[in-house]
Amino acid sequence: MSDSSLSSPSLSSTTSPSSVVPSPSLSTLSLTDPKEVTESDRQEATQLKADANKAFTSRDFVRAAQLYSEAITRDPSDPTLFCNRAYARIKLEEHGYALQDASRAIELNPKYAKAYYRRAMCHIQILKPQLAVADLKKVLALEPQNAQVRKELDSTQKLVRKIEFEKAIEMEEEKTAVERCLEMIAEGVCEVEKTYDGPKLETTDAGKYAITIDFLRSMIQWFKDGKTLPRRYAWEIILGAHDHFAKEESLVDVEIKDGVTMDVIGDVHGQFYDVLHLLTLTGEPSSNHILLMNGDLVDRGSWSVEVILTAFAFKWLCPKAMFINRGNHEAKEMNRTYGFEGEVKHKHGEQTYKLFAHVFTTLPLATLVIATRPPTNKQNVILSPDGFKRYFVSHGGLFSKDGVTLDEIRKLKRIGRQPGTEGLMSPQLLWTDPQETPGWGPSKRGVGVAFGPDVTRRWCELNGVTAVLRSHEVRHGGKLPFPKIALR
Ligand SMILES: [Mn+2]
Repeated sequence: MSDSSLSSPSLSSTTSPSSVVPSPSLSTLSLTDPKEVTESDRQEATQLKADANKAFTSRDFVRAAQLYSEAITRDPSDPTLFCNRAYARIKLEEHGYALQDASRAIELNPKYAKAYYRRAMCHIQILKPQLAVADLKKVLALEPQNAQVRKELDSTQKLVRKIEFEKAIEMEEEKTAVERCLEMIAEGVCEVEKTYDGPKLETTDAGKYAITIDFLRSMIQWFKDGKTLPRRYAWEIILGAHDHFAKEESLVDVEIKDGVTMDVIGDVHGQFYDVLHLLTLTGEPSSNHILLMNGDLVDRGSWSVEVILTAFAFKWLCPKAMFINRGNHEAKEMNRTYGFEGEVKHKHGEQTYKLFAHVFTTLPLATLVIATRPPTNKQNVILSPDGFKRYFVSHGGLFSKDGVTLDEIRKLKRIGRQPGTEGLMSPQLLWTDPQETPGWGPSKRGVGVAFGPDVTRRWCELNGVTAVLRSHEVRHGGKLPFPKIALR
């Protein structure tokens, strides 16, 4: 199935935290002509809705969404079915689908306060808080006494203002957070506390800090003991990794030489203990083992700082054996709602968060893994112009149009840019999902698009790429939808 996009190898699929489950087919969304709803249809819909509510209460949101869908086929005129399905899909983080459901419920009943409320929640999640403000105002117009919604409206308006303010500040600041941190270090305002008795970075003759594998291993133990590093050490690690990321192109070539193995790990999302377990399976990055972490290292889990510092420390220590692709969560707008911002500020302060936010923009967007020996079996395999297998690894996947070349990706300007809602970089490389039907479809998430197997095949043929590896979705039960691949 070389034409299919592959999920990451087994490692990521067994432990990657929940992002989004495969969604019910889009056809259930299609708003066909209203059919004649008979009394027996209505009764069946009522029964299905009761079953769906039960599934929802027991937190089986996939089942709940399916049952609401079945109820909708019986009675597509009932707005509560759409509104409830929207809620189930919000729980599944399918905010794109949920938004369509909420809108349909509003069409069927323009005075349906709860549907506006659900749609507002979707707009916040798909990073459009200004649209959420409009919906929340609508709810308040319908339910002026609703104190809870008034509070949410206030906090959403504050969020919109905060985003605008940050944007304005960003334009004014001439210095990046990296430059500011280096300055503060030079000014001597970020020294290690005298009382610190944890693992120590080495000091070079030039008076700079240097990392060793011994430090890295003791740092991991230190983290396991529940301790944090001095802020200065955190900065040194982030800056040490940054030096390498900043020099890498937006698409990084990694050649697998004889005797070298490589593992790709997907969304670890702040689960430090999962990362340690994965490292016992893959081995540490070293001269004969390459590790690529395919985005979404942070957010959701409570040990995002430990995860990202460990990954960055490896990058600093062995830049040719450790690679990191940017995920959609290596971005300010996600870190604001999914936990990383709060965690960093709590553990290492505001300036450290600014430093992370900038260094995330230096992470490459994709990696091309290239075999250095011709394959033994060349049949039905797409090879590079030189006759080697090569694999394209990105967090989300491919693009909303045909014809994008590897060179275009390589040259994408990324440093200092927070992902927007347009262009190849964020909504596409970082956000897209594959779909089973050919062509392109709407994103279940409401950000980016979904691309079909034909899109993948055309793109692979155009670029001489054997297959695409991507992360960004959880596979329930750790099941791989496609066979595991071999590099040659
Ligand atoms: Mn993701």
